[in-house]
Amino acid sequence: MTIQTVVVPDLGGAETVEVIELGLSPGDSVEVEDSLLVLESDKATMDIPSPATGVLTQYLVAEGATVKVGDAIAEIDVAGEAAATDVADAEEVEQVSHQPAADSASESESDSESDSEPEAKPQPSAAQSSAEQMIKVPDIGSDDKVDVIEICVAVGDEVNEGDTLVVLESDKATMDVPSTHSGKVLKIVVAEGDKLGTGDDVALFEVIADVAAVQEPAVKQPAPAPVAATPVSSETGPQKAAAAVSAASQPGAVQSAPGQPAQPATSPAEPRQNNAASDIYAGPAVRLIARELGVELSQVPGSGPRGRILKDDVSNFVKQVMQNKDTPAAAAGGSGIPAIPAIDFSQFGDIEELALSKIQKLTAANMQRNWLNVPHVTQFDDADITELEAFRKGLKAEGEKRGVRVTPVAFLIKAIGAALQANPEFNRSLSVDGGHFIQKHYCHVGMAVDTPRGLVVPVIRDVNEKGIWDISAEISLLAGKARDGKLTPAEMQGGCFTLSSLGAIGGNGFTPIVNAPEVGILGVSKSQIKPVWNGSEFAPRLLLPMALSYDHRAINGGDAGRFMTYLVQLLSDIRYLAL
Ligand code: CAO
Repeated sequence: MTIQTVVVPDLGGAETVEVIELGLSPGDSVEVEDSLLVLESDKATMDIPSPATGVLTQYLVAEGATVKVGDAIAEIDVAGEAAATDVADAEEVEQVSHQPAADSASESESDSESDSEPEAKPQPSAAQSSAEQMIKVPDIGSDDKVDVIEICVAVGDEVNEGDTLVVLESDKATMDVPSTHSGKVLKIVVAEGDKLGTGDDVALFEVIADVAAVQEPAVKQPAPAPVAATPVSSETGPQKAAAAVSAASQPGAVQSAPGQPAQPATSPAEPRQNNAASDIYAGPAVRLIARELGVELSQVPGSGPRGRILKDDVSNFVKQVMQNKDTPAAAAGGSGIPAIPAIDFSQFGDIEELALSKIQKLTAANMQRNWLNVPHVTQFDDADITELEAFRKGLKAEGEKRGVRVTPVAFLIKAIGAALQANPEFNRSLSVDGGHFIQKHYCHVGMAVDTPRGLVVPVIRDVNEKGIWDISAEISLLAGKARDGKLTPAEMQGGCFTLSSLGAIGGNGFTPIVNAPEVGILGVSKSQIKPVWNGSEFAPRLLLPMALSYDHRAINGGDAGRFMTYLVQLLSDIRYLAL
């Protein structure tokens, strides 16, 4: 076993740097140039690559530690032939330092090759040939120099045409500088914080090209052709198309709407607008993994120092999405909505996990779907139900004879039916493509019922053709079946509008969520006696607080105002219900 100690290399002026990411675990195999850990100064982050192929035996520092040039940071058990070669070196020099990628520009080419190339250097296949090529900054559309904010590759990386090499940032935009060739990075001649302009050198490449393509001027041309956001068209070759797709999938690249082709751009080094992606705090290795896994880093909560996104954060995010993919109310939101972070609550006290019932899962999924799809507006009013309640209480004796219990909910459902008839805008659904309304000529009203297993909404059909006795009987029947878990699917389908009554429970008001594809829902709270000015004095009146939520794609505020005013009128004087 030959242990090689890795030390902090020349930091390019910084006295101390912070260890912000330990990318591997002890026991992991490493190849020469694999990133071991990431250091960060005030101005830049740098990957520290492995100087040898072997096994990482241990890190000698922890994340968050501050280190300086020459500090020992990791130990590698050097493998096989490499070990044999390195033993001699190790006898002379106990510690081996390795230049960070950004500093490798200062190395001579021969040094660089002798230090970093593994013994078993992959040779180009017989069908390939290689040539060196300096990749330069394409036309950035301005004579000004802009900052290098990120180096996305390291010396030794094999990159494809179109892969981002560095990211530049001006006052207004960030832009990727993509590789114009496929090949291996020999040298990076810029560092984070440098200023670059059109035509400046970025990285030296060993370009791998098909023999047939070696003659192509692209390999020999000193100035690279611009490839950022290459347009995808039927005339574009597969390689170019792949490069364009790759460019479009870069963090922060302009994304096309679903179903739309990638946004074409013919101008060189097309800048992208500054957006959340440019604020993402993650190193090149993490960005590479995210790109490979198709993870949008803007959705990944960072657990590293100052919110930096670590490799573990990306894998935890993927794990969470995979675990939740069959869960209706997945915590990982759709529509690009950031996921709610997973938290270990047991760190704060005792907990237990309770499974959701099937109804609770369905409710959660439906609520989320409706909340995200429907632009809600909620309008409030009070109905004076003093006379209604007096009348209802007067029905008690007869109700007992009939075996029917009459509650305010029956009057509400009857009044909703009449209001739907007078205001047909509320008795519509919007077609899925948003192109037309479906006007309903029937009048079925859903009633939210609170049950131990969750919320269900049985539907009372043709309420306009039924009287208060029949509606009351149906309320009791359906609410009883709901609580006993005996409702059939048919009894929960076909609603035009929903009533959610929390009157028996309490509260001044709430904003119900529209039960799409219906376009309106009425939430009623507990009625209370309040003083109301009658023109000459305050009189005690029983007021019922009501909240009407509606889908603003289908309903205008005026329609909602008329619906609510009509409903208040019907409930305040139920004689109108007979008209
Ligand atoms: N203000 C004051 N009292 C009210 C009232 C109101 N708005 N509405 C009903 N009440 C009274 C009733 O009159 C009854 O009292 P009496 O027996 O003295 O007349 C009492 O409250 C109990 O009523 P109930 O709950 O048994 O029956 P209901 O017809 O009022 O309600 C139902 C039926 C199914 C709507 C109700 O039981 C229920 O499940 N409500 C919850 C709905 C819900 O969860 N909505 C939220 C959905 S979104 O999360």
